[in-house]
Amino acid sequence: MNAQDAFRKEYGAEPSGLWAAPGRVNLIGEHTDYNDGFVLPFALPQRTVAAVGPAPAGEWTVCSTSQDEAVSFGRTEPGEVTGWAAYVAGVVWALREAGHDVPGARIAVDSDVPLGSGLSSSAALESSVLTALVDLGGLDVPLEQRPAIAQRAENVYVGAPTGILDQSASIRCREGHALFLDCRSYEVEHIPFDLAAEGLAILVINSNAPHQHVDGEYGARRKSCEEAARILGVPALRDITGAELDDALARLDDEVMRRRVRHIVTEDDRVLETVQLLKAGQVREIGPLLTASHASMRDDFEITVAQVDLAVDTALEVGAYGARMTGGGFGGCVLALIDADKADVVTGAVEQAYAEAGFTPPTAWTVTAGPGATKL
Ligand code: GAF
Repeated sequence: MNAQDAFRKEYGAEPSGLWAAPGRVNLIGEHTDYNDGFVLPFALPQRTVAAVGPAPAGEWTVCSTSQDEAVSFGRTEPGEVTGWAAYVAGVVWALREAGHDVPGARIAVDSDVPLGSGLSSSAALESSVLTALVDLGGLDVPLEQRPAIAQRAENVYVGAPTGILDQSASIRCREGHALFLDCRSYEVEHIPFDLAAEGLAILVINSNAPHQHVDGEYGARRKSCEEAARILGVPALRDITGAELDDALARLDDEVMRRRVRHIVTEDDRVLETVQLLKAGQVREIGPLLTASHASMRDDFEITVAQVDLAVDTALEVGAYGARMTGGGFGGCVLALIDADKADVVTGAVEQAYAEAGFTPPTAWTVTAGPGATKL
């Protein structure tokens, strides 16, 4: 059943319209967002569609093709709605907190973004609903302000201490482009990212190892980075350049904290280098940067698991130009930059390696850069 049919079934009426927002793959720039740094995501073709129609003022109901029960709420406060519908209630709350007169609405959602895989299924849900409510209510919320509102829904209402990467990607990406985002100024540059023209593809390999970042590990990484910035006397780790890294590390006593800082500072530099190479049309050459990013996440930031390391190593062994985990970590997906005609070979090799290791089989598919949130 699609979102429109779900709307008809639940509410016995036609929706006013359909709005869609995608999941994302982050090409490079992991955990740099909450350090005021740089990220380079692109939107997935997989997306959440929200069918939305009016309801009386102060009343919201949401149902989903993947859930049994619809959830209704009024002028809600954090803590009231929990579970999957909290992402929707959080958006209503955050828009109202930002001073907007959010229209009452009936909402039905349907998504083909894999859940809990580090591909931003929650940001896709938030962004589709936010875009719909803004349009439906004729609210004056400029595009560049929308990700921070959706992020606030996730941080304060849902209670996950995430950065602005996922919501920015879902809302601001453009088809055929990667989004170069400065997470301090929110300035963006749309970088052409047409791999097919180069005979290349990005293969996404879902490790199918469980992924969950509303937990201690993500928050612990964030705390460690913020504490390091405080010790180093800078507003955020973004303010340490690659040239200053050794000096900065020498001023930190804690070995674990030193590794966390090294990941963030080197990762910001890798994003900037990746952007330069893409702009110069040297797409294959970004491969080593992707692989170095993975090594940094594995050894310094310590957010990978055996399944994702095996997918990366195997993809590289069978000829990927570069490969890395994408997203928050502790499971989730790997992306590999490959020749377009090698997708089956790489997928088969990873499947075999997983079988030999006794892991749950992976799922792999090639992706192109899709559009950001939009009315359909
Ligand atoms: C998750 C978070 F939601 C993002 O804000 C970002 O920190 C990412 O992990 C890691 O780059 O997706």
